[in-house]
Amino acid sequence: MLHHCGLPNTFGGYDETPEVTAKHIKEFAMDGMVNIVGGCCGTTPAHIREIAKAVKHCRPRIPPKSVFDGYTLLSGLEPFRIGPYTNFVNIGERCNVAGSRKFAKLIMTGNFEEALTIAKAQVEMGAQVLDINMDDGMLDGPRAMARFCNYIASEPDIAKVPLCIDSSNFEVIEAGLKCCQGKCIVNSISLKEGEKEFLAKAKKIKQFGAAMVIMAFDEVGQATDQDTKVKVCTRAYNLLVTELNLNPSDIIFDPNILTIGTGMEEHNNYAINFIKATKIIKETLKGAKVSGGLSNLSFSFRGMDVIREAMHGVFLFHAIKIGLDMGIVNAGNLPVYDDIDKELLQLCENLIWNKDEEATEKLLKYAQITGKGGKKIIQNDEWRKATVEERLEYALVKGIEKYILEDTEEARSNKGKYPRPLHIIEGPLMTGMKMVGELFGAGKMFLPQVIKSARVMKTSVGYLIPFMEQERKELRALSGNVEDDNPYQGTIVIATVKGDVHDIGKNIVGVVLGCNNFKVVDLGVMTPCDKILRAAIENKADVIGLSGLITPSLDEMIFVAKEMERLSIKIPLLIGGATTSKTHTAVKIAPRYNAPVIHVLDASKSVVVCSQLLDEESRDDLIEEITEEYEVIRQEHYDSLKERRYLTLQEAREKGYHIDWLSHPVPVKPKLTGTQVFRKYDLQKLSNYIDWKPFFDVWQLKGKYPNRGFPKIFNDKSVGEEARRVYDDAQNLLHFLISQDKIEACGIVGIWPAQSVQDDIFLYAEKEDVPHSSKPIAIFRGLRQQAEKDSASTDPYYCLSDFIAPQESGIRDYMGVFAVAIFGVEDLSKAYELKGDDYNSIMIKALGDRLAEAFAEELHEKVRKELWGYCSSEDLSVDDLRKIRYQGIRPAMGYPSQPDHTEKLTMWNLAKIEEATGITLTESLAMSPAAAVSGLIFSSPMSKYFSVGKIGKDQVQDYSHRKKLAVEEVEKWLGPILSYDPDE
Ligand code: THG
Repeated sequence: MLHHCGLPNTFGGYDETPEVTAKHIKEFAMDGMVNIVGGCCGTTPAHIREIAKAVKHCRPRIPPKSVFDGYTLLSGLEPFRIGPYTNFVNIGERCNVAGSRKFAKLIMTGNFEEALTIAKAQVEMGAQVLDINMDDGMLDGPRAMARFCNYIASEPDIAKVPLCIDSSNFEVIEAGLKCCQGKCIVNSISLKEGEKEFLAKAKKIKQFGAAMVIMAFDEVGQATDQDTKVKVCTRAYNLLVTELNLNPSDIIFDPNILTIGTGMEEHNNYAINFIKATKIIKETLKGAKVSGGLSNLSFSFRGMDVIREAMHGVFLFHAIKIGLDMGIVNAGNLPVYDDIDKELLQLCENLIWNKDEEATEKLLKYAQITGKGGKKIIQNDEWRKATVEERLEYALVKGIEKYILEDTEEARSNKGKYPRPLHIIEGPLMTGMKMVGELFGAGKMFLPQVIKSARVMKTSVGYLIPFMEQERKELRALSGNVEDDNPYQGTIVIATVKGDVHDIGKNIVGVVLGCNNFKVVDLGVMTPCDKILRAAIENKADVIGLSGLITPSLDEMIFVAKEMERLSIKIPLLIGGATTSKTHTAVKIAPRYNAPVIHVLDASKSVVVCSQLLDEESRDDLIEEITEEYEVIRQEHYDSLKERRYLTLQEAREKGYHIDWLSHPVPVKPKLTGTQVFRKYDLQKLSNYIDWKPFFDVWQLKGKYPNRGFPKIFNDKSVGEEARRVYDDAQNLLHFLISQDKIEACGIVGIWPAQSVQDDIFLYAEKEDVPHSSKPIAIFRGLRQQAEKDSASTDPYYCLSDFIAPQESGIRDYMGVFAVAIFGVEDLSKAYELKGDDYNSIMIKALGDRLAEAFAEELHEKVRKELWGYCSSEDLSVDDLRKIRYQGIRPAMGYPSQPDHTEKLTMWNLAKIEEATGITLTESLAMSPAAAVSGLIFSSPMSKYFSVGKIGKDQVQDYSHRKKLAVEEVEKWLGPILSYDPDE
């Protein structure tokens, strides 16, 4: 034990006196935990003297006896016990200079720091042991091994797992053993050089206390058939157990996983031999474990990862069943047997069990069919042999960026074929993008892939632009005038309207239109009307697209439409975004503007609509179709309004939800009164609360994503593979964001005494006894359901105030508010966007939104269990949380239970949310940052989410009055929930 003198003080000095140090050490020594003791940072000769005195009469630690109980014990910083019920142990293979080009390059160039990230990534992906191999002719093996082990020791997240020191050079192994903390595995020794040599090495390893891999190799050579494998291992076992009295649990046999599918007949049974030998070894050599280097199996399919992984999955499935304990594997990249494409699975089964002589041929053929359903994308560089046009198109369709610059340059420098750079864009690039557009339209490509394709296109065009400018300059110098190059089929100006900050959907539309040969002028978020219209005119836009997420944006869209009419603009207007609807567009926007106004549901629809609008022939058809459709929608809408009956507000209140407060337990008094702020909330924790379903919605990947067990969407025939890829990308980005401190979660909760007064909720200062006459510190206004319900139903006409004890009940009740946000998302997203990486730019926003939702979920739970504590015994799974099986609700303002966004102002003033957290409200009351959630918190078990729906004119009047606002002003905020006036 090396002892620091405590933690350094602010000046880097040490405050611990020799006496204090000695006292601490003595305690450890008395507990029998110290083998040997010395000094370290801050200790002086005086310290050592005191320590020596203190431990003089203590006995050194007695190492525990190695007992044979069938468990193999390993450890890094943490213990790892491998027994009969341990599942297959993953040993990460990637820290191997012969097994990973990336790792080799980093080690060769001395970049150990970066090499460490490879180790870390493996642990994160599930490696439980790390194999380290520095066997390369150009390396000083022992030095490299020692150095890397020491690097690992400095990183607890990695050092927690045991190491597997992998070398065929015993000096390297010894170097590693000296630098390993805990109990590692030595990989490997064998009978290759005879028994004497073998036992000498084993003895040394035993002294180090390590476990050891014994290869099935003897003086004759490598054991390839089943019997020899068993024979060699049995001989080694007997030697080790009898000669060295080695604990059998420290023996790990490796009966050689050898390469199959090599085309050589004698290799065809290699997999079978390993599996069968393993079975016998496990049955006869008690206590010993069996391992193998899995990736060797598939060397003949190098570069075809999909096939290799499938082979590994199939092999392991069978080998683990008969007793394989562990394996050196590409951790995290092993497919689940049932997930393997059925055709591929059968081919692998046949290959592994040697059931089809042509299995190898068939697998190679399978690898070549890459187009089939866009699914079998095999990483195979065959396509590099094609013509430059084919390569450009392929790269675009597959979204491969790796060679795009060199291929673009190759085409550009071929002046005979492409006299002008523009011709490359108009030619192969456009052809490629058209294919992308078509595949996407046909549902054969998915949004994330399209966005990656767009990036490749951007990179290529970006490379050509300087050449085009150069050309233009030269032409201008020659002739003075240049015709305008415009390879686009049209120009669209898109923007998120004033007051709104949400733009994921709009960005996706932008990218997808870009892929379809549109010039996209994206004005970003919070765009005032005049800026949109000016940009449209300056860019000679063919289409304008408006986007928005919150209800007040609908009004802003109406305003833009009116302005376009006033200025006699004739450009078609597209409307999209979460709160927009065909009905709203038809009823409220289209009638204000005498040019086409079209609601577009999603990105793929926008392409169809834009293309039709720009095509002379289909344009008129489309407009006619839309005009007719919208007329019908308007008619239906007005008819439904005429038919809809409303209770008077008075009646609705009488039929409200009247809780019998006296017959229920009184509301629980919260532990927290006033507010509590949460800064830098643990993002790792939040990431476990993420509901992924809406995440896949963003990417337009539709499928099931249950929250427990295996996400069903991954099994979906059409979107499964893509969903998995996007999910993995998301996990990686998430990990990057969290580990690099790129984003920050910040939130606030406040709870106050509350009473309801008719449809409103009054909040009182913290410590007051809530006397009836005291002055409230905030009043939340409520809206009540008013549209007549089915006459047979006895459903009440809900209002949020129903869930708070009324003033006259005399019962003390409480209400909470909360707001949470993820900061830092916008900047990073922008940075990605500037790099042309729309995929990650969109990805990070989608993740930000998910984290904000997760934060709200987590904080709500904290409120129920701790801060308010009305449900302290609750222990719900994430699954139940999402199914809302908890007590109480947390409705968001501006959403169905209270559609009035201005209620957020009340929240912000009451809890000082902006000052405390930095979350601000835009003029349309959108929260900024966009990745934010806020709402009220109700504890009553009777509270529930409901939708206010349309309300009658009398309530509009009454509500305006209560809010002390003009009717028009209230209408502006409540827009879509109000009854539409057919005469308007
Ligand atoms: N038994 C024991 N130890 C072993 C092996 C074994 N150690 C080394 C090896 N075999 C296991 N490790 C690997 C690591 C990587 C690969 C194969 C086996 C591998 N690498 C890719 C390749 O070569 O195609 C490289 C990929 C890249 O560069 O990224 O396949 O059997 N006891």
